[in-house]
Amino acid sequence: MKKTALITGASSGIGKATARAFAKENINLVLCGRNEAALKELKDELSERVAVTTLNFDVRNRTDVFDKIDSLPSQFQQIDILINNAGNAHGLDSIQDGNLDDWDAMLDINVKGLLYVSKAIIPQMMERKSGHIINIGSTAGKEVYPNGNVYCASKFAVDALNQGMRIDLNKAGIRVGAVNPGLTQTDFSKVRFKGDEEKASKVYQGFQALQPEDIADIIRFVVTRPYHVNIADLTVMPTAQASSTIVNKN
Ligand code: 8X3
Repeated sequence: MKKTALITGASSGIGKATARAFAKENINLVLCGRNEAALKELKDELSERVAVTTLNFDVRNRTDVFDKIDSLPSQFQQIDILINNAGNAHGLDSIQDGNLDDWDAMLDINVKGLLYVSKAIIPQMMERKSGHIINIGSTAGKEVYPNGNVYCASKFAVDALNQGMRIDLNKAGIRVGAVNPGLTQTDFSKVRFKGDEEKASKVYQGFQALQPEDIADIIRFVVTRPYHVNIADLTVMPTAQASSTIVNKN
């Protein structure tokens, strides 16, 4: 039987590339995100291969998360794979200059949003004693860098939650693992720098950054392993990157 994956943040970047990679693996899709038009467009593209539905919500809206997931048509109600991908960075300021709205956004989306979506899906996985959860963390969740403060804290939280989920869901046979990308060329920096394209593009200049497809291919690999294989924690950087602050640029 075909599996169904629910992907948050599916309208762009790593989420969108993962949806495309999953469609090639014949995995049915529940595409979640805030940009309804982009989700519909991706649905139209992928519907030729697999069954696709969209859920338009913001992971910060707790009621909406539960209502929308509850409202799934019956053929999409069984979620075999959950990709907790929605997340972003807001600002790159020192702790003393940090903006409270930026802090709220990062903690609400990257931490609380991930928790809400997981809480909406885990009960059915517990009931069936099967399921696979992949949390998209970051190198920023392994190593703090200058001005990364709250963003790094949110991704350290994802690392802790990934471990916590794996421990608590172990007896139910649910697989839990994280994929932690380093510098990946998506809208990430554009969002971080609030639409400043020039500043954003500089982040990826002078070296070959990871592309969303590189990470999607790894996520595809993770979910297609035999059941007894759980890839618990994977950090992926461009070859030019050695750590959060060491990047070999020309
Ligand atoms: C994205 C990687 O280094 O820009 O989470 O924080 S980094």
